[in-house]
Amino acid sequence: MTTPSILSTPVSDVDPFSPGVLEDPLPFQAELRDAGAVVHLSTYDAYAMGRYEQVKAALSDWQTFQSAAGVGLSNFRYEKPWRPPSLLLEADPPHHDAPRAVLSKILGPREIRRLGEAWAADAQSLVEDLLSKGTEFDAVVDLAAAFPLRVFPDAVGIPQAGRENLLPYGDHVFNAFGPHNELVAKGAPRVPELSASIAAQCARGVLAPGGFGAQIWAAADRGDITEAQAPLIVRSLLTAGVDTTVNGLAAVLYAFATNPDQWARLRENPALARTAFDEAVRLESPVQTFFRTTTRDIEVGGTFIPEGKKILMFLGSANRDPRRWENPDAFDLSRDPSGHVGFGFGIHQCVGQHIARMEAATLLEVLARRVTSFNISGPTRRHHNNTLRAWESLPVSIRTA
Ligand code: OVM
Repeated sequence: MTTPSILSTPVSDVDPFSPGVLEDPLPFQAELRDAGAVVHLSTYDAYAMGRYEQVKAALSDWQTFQSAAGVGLSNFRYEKPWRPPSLLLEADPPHHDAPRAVLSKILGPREIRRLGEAWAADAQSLVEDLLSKGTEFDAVVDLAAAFPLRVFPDAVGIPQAGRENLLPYGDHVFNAFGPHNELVAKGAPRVPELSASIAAQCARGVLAPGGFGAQIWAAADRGDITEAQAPLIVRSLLTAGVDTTVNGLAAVLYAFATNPDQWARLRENPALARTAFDEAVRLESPVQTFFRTTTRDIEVGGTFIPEGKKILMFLGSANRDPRRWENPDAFDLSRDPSGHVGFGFGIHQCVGQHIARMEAATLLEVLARRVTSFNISGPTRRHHNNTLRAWESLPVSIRTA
């Protein structure tokens, strides 16, 4: 190993979780990529990776870049986690493997195909109800949030009571991966209430037969996971499965509203819906960042990183790295977006990605048949979150076929 002191360490004193960066992270991300393969963030004594090559390599090397010390800024070696850690996201092999295997099977592409067929009717009725009320609406509230909330809680099999807490709980969890800033402080008072509500929805007795939740409990009955693990795995679905898909759908709707030529292309060929969704996930990266923790001293791209340090991986920045992507800021359906790291990469890559793609494809296919054009019709508003690139409001006006 090279002597640490002769290696250079680019430094940034910018706070990536400050309101200005959250409002528009792109200029900071370009600076970060250009500053080096690894940049020390002096505000947090953490290291940042903004380039595709290093982000992907770190995501692939779970032995060196562990998740069990938390994938937020907080280091679980020294700080007590604010909630029981996720058995998937905040775990490494071997503990990670059984929960992961159970969930990947339940959420596998073949396993969920039947659901997708049922969702087409839900998308249809959601869109028809909306269009019957007029041609102006909010694409975030009325489509991007409405559709996942209509289909996903039923797919998990949770009761009606408490569903209103899914988005606020997710919003807080994703804020809590960041520093203890204003966003976390604002969410803190509701934590006991929201956590209790979510926990209640993970109990075996409340979960509808046949749903993902009941299937997780059935895996406990088979002995594939323990009874203590089952409710926490259901919790992962409820935490990771709502805010992410809402903002993924918002991303693709915004991309189309601002790229009418691409909408025309989708209308000609609705089979492009899945590619369109992945291209929007690449471009917008609803999950912007996750941390890892180094398990040993390591050199990355000429920079020395000591053992036990927090590494902030900028998925969104990697997904717009001009070293990897041609014309990275363009929403382009002729591109092959596969290989983006918006769903992560390696052993932790999004286990729900087939569900997310199916939700998006179902909704887009209905819209493509019905909506000839849509445009932004008023001021758009971002929703600030320490991890998510999110929308508060996207007013649109549409024309129908
Ligand atoms: C979990 C979890 C929570 C947030 C995000 C996530 C993107 C997973 O509780 O397992 O993955």
